[in-house]
Parts: sequence; C-alpha cells; structure tokens
Amino acid sequence: MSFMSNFSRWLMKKLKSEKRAKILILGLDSAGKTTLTKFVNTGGFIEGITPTIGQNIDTINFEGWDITTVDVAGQEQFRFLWDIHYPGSSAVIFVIDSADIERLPEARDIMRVHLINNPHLEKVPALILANKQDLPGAIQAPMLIQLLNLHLDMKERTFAVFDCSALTGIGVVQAFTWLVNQLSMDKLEQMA
Ligand code: G3D
Ligand code: MG
Repeated sequence: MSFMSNFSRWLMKKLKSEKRAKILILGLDSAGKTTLTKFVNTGGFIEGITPTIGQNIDTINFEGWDITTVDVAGQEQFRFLWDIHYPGSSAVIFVIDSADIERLPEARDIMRVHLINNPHLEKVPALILANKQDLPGAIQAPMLIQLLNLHLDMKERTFAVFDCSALTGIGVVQAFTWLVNQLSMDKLEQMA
C-alpha cells in the first residue's frame, strides 16, 4: 500500500475520531436559539418550547459531527453565565431575530461585548444567523452586515452571515455546512 493511501486512511480516521466540538450558540432571548437547536436535532419545527431558564446544554449531530451547544438564555440576569463557557470553544453561532428591528441595537451591543471583543473567541469561526427570514420585513444578510458593522468589526475574523428560518428550515443546512467545513479545515491545520 502506498504512503499516500496509508496517509489518507490515517487522516480520515483521525478526522472521524475528532469530529467533536464545543460550539456556543449565543444571542438575545427570543432570537430562536432553542428552536434552531431542536430543528437541527430533529429535522423539524418544535412547537411550545418554553423559554430557556439559566442554561440548556444540548448536542447537535450534523453530518457526523457531535456539536455540543450551550444555549444560554439571553435575559440580562443570566449573561454572567456566558463567561463560563467561552474557553475551549471551537466555534460560535450568534442568532439574530432579523425581523425585530427594534432590538437590533441591543443585539449589536451584545455581539460587541460577547463575540467581537471577546479574546476567547477571536480565533474561532463565527456563524451569524439572520434568523426568522420567514417573517415579513426580515432584514437579509447583506443589509445586516452593514447595520451591525460586521464588514469592519469582523474583517480580521473568519465569519459568515446566513439567512435562515428555524421555523421552515430554509438556510439552516447551508449555514451548518459552512460551519463544519471551517471546523474540518481547523482540524487539518492543527494536524499539519
Ligand atoms: P431563544 O431560545 O433564542 O430564546 P426560542 O428563542 O427558540 O425560544 O424562540 C423564541 C420564539 O421565536 C418562539 O416563538 C419560536 O417559535 C420563534 N421562532 C424561532 N425561530 C423562528 C423563525 O425562524 N421564524 C419564526 N417565525 N419564529 C421563530 P413563541 O411564540 O413560542 O415565543
Ligand atoms: Mg432558548
């Protein structure tokens, strides 16, 4: 057997065994974090989700990746909990309610503190989800990038903004595919 086929077998085995990542899902309350987590896990919309109190640790399996999500409530009194989860994260997902224009400045402030200016997360890929695209008036990714100043604030970072709906599932697979591709590339770089 050639060196290359031995090497590629070893690589595939290693990648498979290391398909595990701690991914944080952040965002204001009601952005759709829990709905999204449940959607990815079950492939469908779950009605009647109770608002997350404190924290809700969940596991998403996407294309063989076991992703541990820490769905932390966005309510002000629980924001201190976020600090506990930052170290050791491989990626971060920030969910935005794109139809709630009134709370966009609040989402932007939270994103600044907890994602943009957070030293624990500066080297990890950031997936920003413009959720609730099924609602009328939802702001789409290009406009959101401008409004949140991401083109400037995130220019040194690996990030992407995807339109999606945790209700209909539109855009969710594409967004998670981008994320796991980033994780695969990071693993390959660590092994090089
Ligand atoms: P959170 O975990 O970020 O706090 P939730 O948010 O997942 O609990 O969602 C908050 C509300 O938004 C829920 O409605 C949920 O059904 C709704 N929601 C989540 N994602 C979407 C979406 O993509 N489109 C639409 N239209 N609604 C969405 P309720 O009525 O239970 O408060
Ligand atoms: Mg929740």
